[in-house]
Amino acid sequence: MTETQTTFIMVKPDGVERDLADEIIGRFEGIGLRMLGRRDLTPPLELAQAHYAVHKERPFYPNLIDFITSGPVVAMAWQGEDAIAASRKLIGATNWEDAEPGTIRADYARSIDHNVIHGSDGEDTAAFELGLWFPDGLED
Ligand code: IDP
Ligand code: MG
Repeated sequence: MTETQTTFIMVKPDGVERDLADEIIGRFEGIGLRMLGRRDLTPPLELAQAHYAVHKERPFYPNLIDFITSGPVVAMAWQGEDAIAASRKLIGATNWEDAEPGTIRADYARSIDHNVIHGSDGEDTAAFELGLWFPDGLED
C-alpha cells in the first residue's frame, strides 16, 4: 500500500553555495514528487535549534547549528506517494561513504557534516518540520 505524504526537504548551505539546488529539485521532480512550498532563507538561530533539537546532546551539534545558519538554504515541501521514504532513498545515507551510488549524497557530499541536503526521516518528523519551516501552512 502506498500513501500520499508530504515531506520536508532542505538544500543545506553547502548545496546552495555550490549551486546544486536546481539540479536537486530536478531529481525530486524526476521521481514524481510535487513541490508544495519553497522558502529561500538563511535560517535564524532559533529555527535551526528547533529543527535539530533531537541532536542537541550530540558532540557535533554546535558545528551543525553553526553550519546550518551560515548561509541561505532552500527549504521545501514535497508531496507524493510514499514521499518520505522515497526522498530518503534519493538523498542517500547520512555519511556519503555509505550512500548508494546515484544518490544525491553519494554524488555531491564529501563529508558527513556538510552533506548537501536534509530530508525528514518519518511521518512525525515530517509533520513537525513542515510546521516549523512553513508556519503559514502549505497549498494543497
Ligand atoms: P540525516 O540528515 O541523514 O537525517 P542525522 O543523523 O539526523 O542525519 O544528522 C543530522 C545531520 O547532522 C546530518 O545530516 C549531518 O549534517 C550532521 N551529522 C550527523 N552525524 C554526524 C557526525 O557524526 N559528525 C558530524 N556531523 C554529523
Ligand atoms: Mg535526521
